[in-house]
Amino acid sequence: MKRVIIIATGGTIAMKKNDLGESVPAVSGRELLQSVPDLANIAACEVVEFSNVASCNMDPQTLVKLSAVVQQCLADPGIAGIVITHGTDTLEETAFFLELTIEDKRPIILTAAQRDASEADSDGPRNIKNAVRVATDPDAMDRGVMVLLNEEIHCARYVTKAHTSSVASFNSGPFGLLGYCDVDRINWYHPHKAGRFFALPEKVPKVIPLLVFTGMESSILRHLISQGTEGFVLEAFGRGNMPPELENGIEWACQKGIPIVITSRSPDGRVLPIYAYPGGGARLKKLGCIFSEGLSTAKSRLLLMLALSVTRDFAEIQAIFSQEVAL
Ligand code: DAS
Repeated sequence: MKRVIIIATGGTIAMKKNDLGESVPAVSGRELLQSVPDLANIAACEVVEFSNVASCNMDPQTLVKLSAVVQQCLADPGIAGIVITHGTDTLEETAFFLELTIEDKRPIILTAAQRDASEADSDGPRNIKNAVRVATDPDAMDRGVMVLLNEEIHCARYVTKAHTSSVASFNSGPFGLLGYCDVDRINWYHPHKAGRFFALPEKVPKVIPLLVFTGMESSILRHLISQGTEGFVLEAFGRGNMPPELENGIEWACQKGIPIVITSRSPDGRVLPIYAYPGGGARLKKLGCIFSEGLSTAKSRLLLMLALSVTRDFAEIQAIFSQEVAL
């Protein structure tokens, strides 16, 4: 029987209602597995109790630790795959960070639940069972880090939590599903293309993501740089345009060697330097801004952190983004 390691980190999947009817962490990884029927018939599961926290706690240093734990688990060649239980809120970020830092062909699947373990119809047990099925599937090799909820298998690079509460919350936009976990077999729709891998940084560079708004002033950037910010991801309008008041601060930051990555508040499509009016993307490009192409703000923050751990050169950082998104 194949061996699968389940790494429990927390999230709604491991929560129960308290006396006030509010969800709080309550269930260990081992207890979680006991709630999954027939698991022993699918794989021999071993549990690593990494944490039992809501996913708002998965900060960059914790992601580094989690990636190191996954790599330690995979050092055993007898392990067929890894399942990570996690909160849904920041799951896509953890998945993408692991995608960027773990070079291994064996399946790594993150799963979660929208309904906590107190609910009679919690989606947790079924999601765990399906994640273990994927971890043992012979065709799951070389598909990168995956996200599985509601029978749907997503690629870490494209997936996002698109609904706050639905069990069908996760969505991969134009890329679509990587696969579907049906009752009799797993159907695979896309091959996976691996991108560049990064070594785990000892100290994670401080990158701040900000939502750009009309009337936003440059003083915000100056203040954050004075507090040690090493890079920004600015979520701009449409194709990558910003209010004209920001040009001054952007020029100043770029001259100081602080990279600014532009993303868009529009979930689909690429940012491109098209417009040349004050604040337009073409002018921002000339000031030194890096275009994320289509990567989300949350994921661009992680990629910029890892890029900054290997280079401070704006052209090289742009190449890292362009290569990641071209996959
Ligand atoms: N929103 C909760 C969840 O869906 C909490 C969390 O993300 O940890 O898991």
